[in-house]
Amino acid sequence: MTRRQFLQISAALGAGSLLATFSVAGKNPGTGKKNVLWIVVDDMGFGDLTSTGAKGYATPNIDRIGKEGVTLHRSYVYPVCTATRTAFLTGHSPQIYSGMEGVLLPGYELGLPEDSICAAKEFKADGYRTALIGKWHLGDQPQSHPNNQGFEDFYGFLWGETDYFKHTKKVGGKEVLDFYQNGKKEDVEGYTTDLYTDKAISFLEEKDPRPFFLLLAYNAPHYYLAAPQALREKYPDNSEEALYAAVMDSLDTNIGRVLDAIDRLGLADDTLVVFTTDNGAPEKNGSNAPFKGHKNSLDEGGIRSPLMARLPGVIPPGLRSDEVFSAPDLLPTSLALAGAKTRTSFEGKDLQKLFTTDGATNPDARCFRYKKSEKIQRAVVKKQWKLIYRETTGTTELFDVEKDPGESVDRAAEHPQIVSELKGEWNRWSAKFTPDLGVW
Ligand SMILES: [Ca+2]
Repeated sequence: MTRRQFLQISAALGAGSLLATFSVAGKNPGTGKKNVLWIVVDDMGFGDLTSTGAKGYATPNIDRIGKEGVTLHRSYVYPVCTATRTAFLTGHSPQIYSGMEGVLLPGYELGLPEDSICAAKEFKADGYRTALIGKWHLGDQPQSHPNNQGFEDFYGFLWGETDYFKHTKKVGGKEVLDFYQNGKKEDVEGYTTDLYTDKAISFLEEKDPRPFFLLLAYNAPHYYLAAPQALREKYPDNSEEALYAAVMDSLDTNIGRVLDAIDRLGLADDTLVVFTTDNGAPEKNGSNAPFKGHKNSLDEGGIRSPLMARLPGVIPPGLRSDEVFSAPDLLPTSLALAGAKTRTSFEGKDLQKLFTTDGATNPDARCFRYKKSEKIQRAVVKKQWKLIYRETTGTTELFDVEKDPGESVDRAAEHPQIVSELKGEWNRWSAKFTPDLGVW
């Protein structure tokens, strides 16, 4: 930059802000692009935050993201980890790649293919540094490894669940270590929520002029629950609820540490922070209130996430949206909010308007399929309506999930035209896949 250009830009922006921009690592001088941090937690239910009604512990730090930004009350994910994480990273329904609709187990051949679409590849191609800290669950074969999917740095685990302290998973009756630092399987002593946070803060502190894309994917509060001794003492009751409270307490405190680091490093105004869960809570712990159902089902309790996002100056504080948003929309929306370029097209849509504009609407339908034990569930959501089919019972039901979030009154008989319209949406969506996903 010449002195003349500097003075022109200084006059436009105010010299103070320009100098500040140039003085801090990660402030993205000259790119105009924002950093992107996705915080994804595992199996946390919709009702597990103070802001959504949780009792017995508090989540002020997580809720701060929503207070300082937007909360989406109808953000749909999928009923299991692999499906949602595929959708977040590809911008497509998980059926885009074979086997990603269900749950990947250790040693499966399936996973993100070598030539996949992946958020990390998109951001990297646009000049971002990229890292995954925490859970992957998108394949453990070499072509699917995070380092081969656009993540320059990987610190975490490949499989679906991990022991919070031992960093192992039981495979064929044996405890097998599942902790990686890039290509090397190498254990570190500590509690996963603390370790991932420490690593994330180190990443934020790195002096690198490039903007960043960081996927911080905690294994908490997935079972098998475990918490550090100090937190066990804070919640001394010997119940599963007390243990869950301790795990959530640690998660919230650690997310607070990340937000504090972002503030301390002067990155807040340049960083899109997104918080979301990957699926509803399982039956054994957590709360999906006010919804019915759990992980592994297309009931609202299985697929609603209290998604929050913060980007000061772009996302107004305290905004609430009750419009339909879904996991494939997260990547195109994040790219757009960050001002990053993309080389590909997505099934998901850039819905940044829901993040930035009070009263913005999304009239489009979103379709879901989930198959467990060869039994299919289908769902379509469009505006206030949700149509859901279960092969186990052979039933198709229609709910007004705005008026009846607990899905208690089937309105299908009253509204045959809406049933027909939503089936039509599903059939058009289904036909995009080869082979198609069946006619409803
Ligand atoms: Ca999960």
